[in-house]
Amino acid sequence: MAERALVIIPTYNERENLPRIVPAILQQDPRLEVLVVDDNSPDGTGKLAAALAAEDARIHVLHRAGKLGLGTAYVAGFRWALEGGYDYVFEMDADFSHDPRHLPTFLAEIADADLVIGSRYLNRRVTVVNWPMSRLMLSYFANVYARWVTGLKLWDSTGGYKCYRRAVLAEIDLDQVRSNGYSFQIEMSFRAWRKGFRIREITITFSDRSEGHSKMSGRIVREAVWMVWRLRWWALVGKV
Ligand SMILES: Nc1nc2c(ncn2[C@@H]2O[C@H](COP(=O)(O)OP(=O)(O)OP(=O)(O)O)[C@@H](O)[C@H]2O)c(=O)[nH]1
Ligand SMILES: [Mg+2]
Repeated sequence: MAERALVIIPTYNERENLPRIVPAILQQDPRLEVLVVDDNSPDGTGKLAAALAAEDARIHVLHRAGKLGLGTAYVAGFRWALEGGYDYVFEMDADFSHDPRHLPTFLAEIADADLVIGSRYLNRRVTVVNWPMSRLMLSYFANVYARWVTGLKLWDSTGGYKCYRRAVLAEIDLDQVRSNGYSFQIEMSFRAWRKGFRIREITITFSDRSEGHSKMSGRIVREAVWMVWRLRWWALVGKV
């Protein structure tokens, strides 16, 4: 059987971005397919995704009833990917922060890794374009903090451009995943690390979103501040 890879894109109001990002992804490699997980976006992104899916067998959509958060959108996508028998599963944003041209590098690296993470800070080299300094600082020091609390030695544990080998998602108990915002990324990598999977980081160039609006919030940051301690505790008591 030929290898298949699924790129999961959670969307909430990404009408301007979706019709551009999907073809940009599919042209990178014939193994790639796309799953859009839309949370009933008021701007009609879900309808747009359904129209794209009707035109192309490599495009799929999962509609959810309302804005339920990034983490649960990915978990729903992961379950869909496991049922569909995909070998590799990507996480990717719709807003062009994650350049589709990095996809072939991920596919090359996953050949002998279990989880490949697109890193904005690999070896302290910052590869973020046009973010305000305040946002960059928050993100950079969030990573220093997460590394310090959890012991997970990653340069970028909060980034959301990743590729999982199927076995990682099959082994992690998805029902137990608790985070929904940025800490979702930390939690998934932490769980993979605790299970002994091979994690590799590659440098990506990350740009601020060009169209649409940010869903970043204080609540998401607060969740991450507490969640890393919870992860450390879970590791201590043998829960992960
Ligand atoms: N399905 C779903 N998708 C979401 C939700 N929140 C965010 N997204 C999508 O997840 C991806 C990342 O969200 P962003 O808003 O870009 O978050 P960010 O990159 O931290 O912030 P900005 O780029 O500054 O907006 C985008 O494709 C969003 O449309 C949600 O609750 N449900
Ligand atoms: Mg974004």
